[in-house]
Amino acid sequence: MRQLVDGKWVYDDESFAGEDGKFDRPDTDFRNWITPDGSKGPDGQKGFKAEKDRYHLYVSLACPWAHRTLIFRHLKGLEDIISVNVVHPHMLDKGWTFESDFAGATGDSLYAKNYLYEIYQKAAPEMSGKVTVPVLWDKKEETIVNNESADIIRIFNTAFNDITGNTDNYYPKDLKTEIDEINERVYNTVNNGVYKTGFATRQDVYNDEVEKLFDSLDWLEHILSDGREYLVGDQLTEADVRLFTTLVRFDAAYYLHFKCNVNRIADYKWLQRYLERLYDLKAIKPTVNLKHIKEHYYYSHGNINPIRIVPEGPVLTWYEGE
Ligand SMILES: N[C@@H](CCC(=O)N[C@@H](CS)C(=O)NCC(=O)O)C(=O)O
Repeated sequence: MRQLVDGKWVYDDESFAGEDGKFDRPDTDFRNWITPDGSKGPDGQKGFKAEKDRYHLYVSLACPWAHRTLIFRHLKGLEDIISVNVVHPHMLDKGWTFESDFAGATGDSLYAKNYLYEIYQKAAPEMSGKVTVPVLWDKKEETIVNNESADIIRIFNTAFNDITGNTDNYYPKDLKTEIDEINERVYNTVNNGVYKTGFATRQDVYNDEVEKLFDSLDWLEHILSDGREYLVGDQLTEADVRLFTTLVRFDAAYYLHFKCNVNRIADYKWLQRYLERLYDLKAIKPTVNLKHIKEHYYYSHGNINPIRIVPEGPVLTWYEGE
């Protein structure tokens, strides 16, 4: 494991799965909220006031969870309100680093730290737990507001509306139940499913996870096969963004690296169309960086790819980045 224990960085080994051969994603530690006036969050969480230039995002361009928050930052016109730093794609014995010798990696512009764990130590000097991206940081109180992407995108969806004037709603009331239902299955078997498949260390566990993953991709293909543009209703919702960040990594990384190779996304008529259509949105295209994605996965997981060679392909005709 790689984590903070009583405020100290500890790295034992690279394994992700437990003795049962299964990957279990730990819960996140910081779950506070930002609200227009600093009042409490929807479930009584401590509230931080929405203000311009007060908040900062630490992300990896490789990470599908962090990617959600970057997309929402664009969708909600928060580019001038919330600043961003991007970590280096390699995640090794020190976890995420602020090395900047890779195009697109920015370093830490707030504190010039070397490692992301130092940001966590600053927020909670005695903390025990994982050091993950994304991190939503408060520059005023110098602490982490929230490090759970599912929360951060909901915060972005509404908290800054008065400042930006952008009232687009990606989690509208009348679609909530349907969005929650889709999110639940997509999270367990697709977003996290690719990790559970790739990190499995027993054949039976792998077989089970890969089957659930492709059952869900078949189910999603079926949903989209009536030609609809979005998963729920006739508008883009958070359900689409949450699925997109896994789909866009699939053929380049998960298919080979995580052995999710029953089909490519390119083999699904409707999922592929959907992927390309979402990629083409102006709030989404600039957030996709396959260089960071491939470099991160193939290089960082030495237990899966010990020689750390990053493959050249595949050729993805729709991709417009380098
Ligand atoms: N529940 C978190 C999960 C975030 C997460 O697991 N991020 C990964 C990168 S894709 C990470 O930072 N891992 C650090 C590590 O494994 O040490 C969220 O959705 O925000």
